[in-house]
Order: sequence, then C-alpha cells, then structure tokens
Amino acid sequence: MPGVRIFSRQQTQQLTRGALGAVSGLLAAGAALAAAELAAGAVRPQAGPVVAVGGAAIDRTPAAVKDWAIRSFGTNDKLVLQLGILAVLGLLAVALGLLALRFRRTGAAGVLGFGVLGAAAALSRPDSIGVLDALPSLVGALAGAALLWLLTGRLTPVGAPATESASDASWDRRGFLVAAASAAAASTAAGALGRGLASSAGKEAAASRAAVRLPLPGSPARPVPRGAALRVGGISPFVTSNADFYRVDTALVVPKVDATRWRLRVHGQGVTRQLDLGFEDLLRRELIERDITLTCVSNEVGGPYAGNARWLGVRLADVLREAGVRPPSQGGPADQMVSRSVDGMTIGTPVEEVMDGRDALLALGMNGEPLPLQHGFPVRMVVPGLYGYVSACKWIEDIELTTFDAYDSYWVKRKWARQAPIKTQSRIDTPKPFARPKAGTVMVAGVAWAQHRGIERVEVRVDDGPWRDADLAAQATTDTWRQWSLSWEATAGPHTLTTRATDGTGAVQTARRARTIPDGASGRHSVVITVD
Ligand SMILES: Nc1nc2c(c(=O)[nH]1)N[C@H]1C(S)=C(S)[C@@H](COP(=O)(O)O)O[C@H]1N2
Ligand SMILES: [Mo]
Repeated sequence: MPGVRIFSRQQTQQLTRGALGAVSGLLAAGAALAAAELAAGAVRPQAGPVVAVGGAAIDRTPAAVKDWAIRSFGTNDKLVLQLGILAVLGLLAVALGLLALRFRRTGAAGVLGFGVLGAAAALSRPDSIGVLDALPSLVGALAGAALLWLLTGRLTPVGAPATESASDASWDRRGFLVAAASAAAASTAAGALGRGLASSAGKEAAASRAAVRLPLPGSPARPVPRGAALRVGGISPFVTSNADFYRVDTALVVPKVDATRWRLRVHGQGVTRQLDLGFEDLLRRELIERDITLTCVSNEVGGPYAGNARWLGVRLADVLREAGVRPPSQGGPADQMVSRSVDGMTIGTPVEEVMDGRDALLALGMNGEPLPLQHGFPVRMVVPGLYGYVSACKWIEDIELTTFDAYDSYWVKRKWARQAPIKTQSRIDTPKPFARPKAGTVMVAGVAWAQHRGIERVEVRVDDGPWRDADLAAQATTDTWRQWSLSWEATAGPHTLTTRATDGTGAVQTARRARTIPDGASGRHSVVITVD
C-alpha cells in the first residue's frame, strides 16, 4: 500500500529521534551498571548498585511485605526483587534518555543523581565499611552520565538547537551508531570483567571449604532409631538433604567467607575473658553432632520453611562459660547474646536458653559436609527450639553479651518479637491439596514438630468427624520433627483433612489462627481433596 502514510515525514523523524533518545538512556544505564559492577568487583561485590539498592530495600521493607514476598515468591524472592529493580531502572533510563534529547545537561545530571542514590543505599547497609562502598555507584554514574551526554550530542542537529525543519541529515547518524555500538561492547566487557573479579573473590571461600576435613565428633548424634523414618510416598524425609534445605536470609549476594581468615569475637557484659577464635580453634575443641529441626518464623501453617539436619559443632554454652558468662538465673548481667554476621545481620538470642543444657551449637558441619556457603559457611548458630531469626545466625563473626532492654536486633527493630520459641505444628505432606485419590485405603502422612518439647501425639480428623490417633514414627530426639501417618478408608466425595499435634508437655496445638508476625503462625493445617 504505497499510497498510505500513517506518519508524515516529520513525525517519522521525531519518532526515530525519540526512539534513539530512549536507546541512549538504556545504553547509559547499561554503561553505568557495567562500570559499577567492575568497580564493585574490584573493591566490594556487595557494594554494587543493584545489590546495594536491593539490600537497602529489604532493610526497609515492612514485615508484612517481606512476609508476603517470601510467601509469594518463596526462595525466588531475591531474584524477583532484583528483576524489579532492573525493570524500574530501565523505565527511568528511557525517561532520562528522552529528557536528555531536549535538556542534555539535565538528563546527564539525572544519571548522576541516581548514582548518588545508589551510593547512599550502599552506605546505609548494616555491613557498610564506609566511603569505599559509595565508589561503585559513583563510578557507574559518571560513566553513564558521560555516555548519555555523548550520545544525545550526536542526536542534536549540528549548529542550531533542534528546529522543526531540521533535516534527517543534520544529526550525526554515523557518529551515533559508532558511539552506541562501542558503548554497548565496552559495557558488556566491563560487566563480564566485574563479575569475573567478584567470583574470584568467592573462589577463596570455596577453596577453603573444599580444604576442610571435618573431625569425628567426640559426642556423636544418637543413632536415628529404626522406625524414625516411615515408608510412605510423599512424606518429608526424616533428614532434609542440604540441597533441599530451605534458605531464608536477607543476603542478595551469599557472603563468601574464607575459613582460614575467619575469626569469632566474644565480648560484652559479664565477659571476664574476651575470646577471639579461629576456625582451627573450633576444630580442635570437642565437637558434638546433633539432629535438630530448624524452622523459620515466616513459615505459614502447613508451609515449607522447616528442615531437619545433622549438625556438627561446638557447644555454644561451653564457649560462653569460657568467656566467663553466667546465665541470668545464676546472676549473670546479660540476658541477650547478639550474634552478628559478616553481612551485618544481628540476631538476639536469650542467654538463659542457650545455657540451659540444650544443644545450642556453633555449627560448622551439616549432614556430613562443611556448611554449604548459603547455609552460613564457615560457622553458624543452631539453637533447638527457637525460630531461626532469634537463633540461627549464619556467617557469624561476633557475639556480644548485652540485655534485651539495651539492644534490638535486626528483625526486632522491624516489629518481630524479641522472644520466639517455636510453636507446635503438624503438617500434612500427603495427600497434597486438591489431590484426587481413589476410594479405598489412602495414606495420610506428614511431620510434626515442637522442638525441645518433643511430639507426643498426632491426630487427624476427616471433615467434622472425631479426632483419630495417627501412628507415630519413633522419636529421634525432642529437638527433631517426628513423622506420622494414618491409613484412612476414603469414601468418594470431597473431604477436608485436618491435623493437630500434642507436644511433650501435653499441650495440644492450638486451633487459634495467628499470622506469622510477630512470633510465628498458629492454627491447624487442613488439606481439601476429592476422593474419586
Ligand atoms: N546472617 C544471617 N543469618 C540468618 C539469617 C539472615 O538473614 N542472615 N536469617 C535467619 C532466618 S530468618 C532463618 S529462618 C535461618 C534460616 O537458615 P537456613 O537458610 O540455613 O535454612 O537463618 C537465620 N540466620
Ligand atoms: Mo526465619
């Protein structure tokens, strides 16, 4: 249809110019990110702008939103956040590119402005080491601003400001293409180089992990009794493999700690002898090995954030005692120990519980391996009976004895409870929601946990029928979850299966529904199915 013209020649020119302006903005943003990534790779990977802005956003996310993100995106929450940041950045880049077509200086200044924001975000992170953290964002912003200035300069008609009559040929088409292509190539190279540098920093951590030879425990775990693991399809295995173990933390980049350089300081109120321990010091102590089920406070009723592993480590209470610490019940002045990780997380744990005889650990092994990097290599805490956010500090490097009155840890500042013992829960693993089993014998099975109190009984109810006792697998220890199953003669039609547990103190799991905030979800897990 040669005769049909949707746009006039002039409109086409304006559209092209607009599109090229947008492209300039995107290229400038790409150059900024790449230069920042390179600078971050050279100095500090966690100070890269996307990670810094993402981290700062996590720090400022209200508890309800954080919980929603974990619920909706699960372990992909961090990926979703970073993609979101990149999408917003892309839109802003297009806007700045268009702006720069008319106001070149303002557009370039806008890029610098975002650099300052990135730098501020990096400086605000709890693990910031100061001015160095501002560098990547500032370097990136300079590169981005310079490129935007240069590219939009090529798009501006030579000589005079843009006029309606400016002809196609009046801007430097060739100059623009050459500059744009070189910038794209340089950005790709810089970005790749930055990533390479960052990952070589991670290699030392991985190498030090590969070199770890875990000694045999002086105090091995009690053998898991025969009968602790039921043979029922679809039930959570008694031991959760490291690969399947849930991960919940605020770290956009997994901290890479070289075990040979790792130190742990113990200090604060009531400490008569400050400790400064290295990884080898821990390996030389008596190691104990224990099966302990870890649970996240953000786990919904029936949710996936619980896992059971065999941990190897030193008794935390012994370390504290060596430092002169006494629990409050023996007159010690500190009722809270604040553990701090290399990435600035702070976790406040009651000293009384840590020293009451339970197997609170500084763990360095998980299911027969050194801790995986994402689970806290080289050393983390594990305290039976307390939710992870008040006990399970990964990548730990500092323990400070203080009081709950004097200091609020990371999540407590964000309105979560100071004290958070794990609530008794029972979860139906099989059948799955909306399953359609055949009428006849159906195995209903799952796991129940009430760490450090133990599970005494699990019951299942079909619709509004009577509670029926499930068969319990053997209890390994009171610190682990316990499998259960019930063989049910299923009749055709829709059914609701509900479960409840009774813990070792005789307390029955409450039916009262509570949200995860502030101290853990409660209520009973139900699954709706249709029997064919
Ligand atoms: N350094 C650090 N340690 C941390 C966290 C964190 O964000 N940073 N999250 C805690 C929370 S909320 C939980 S539930 C456990 C989860 O441990 P996992 O990821 O090994 O399962 O780690 C705890 N330790
Ligand atoms: Mo958690």
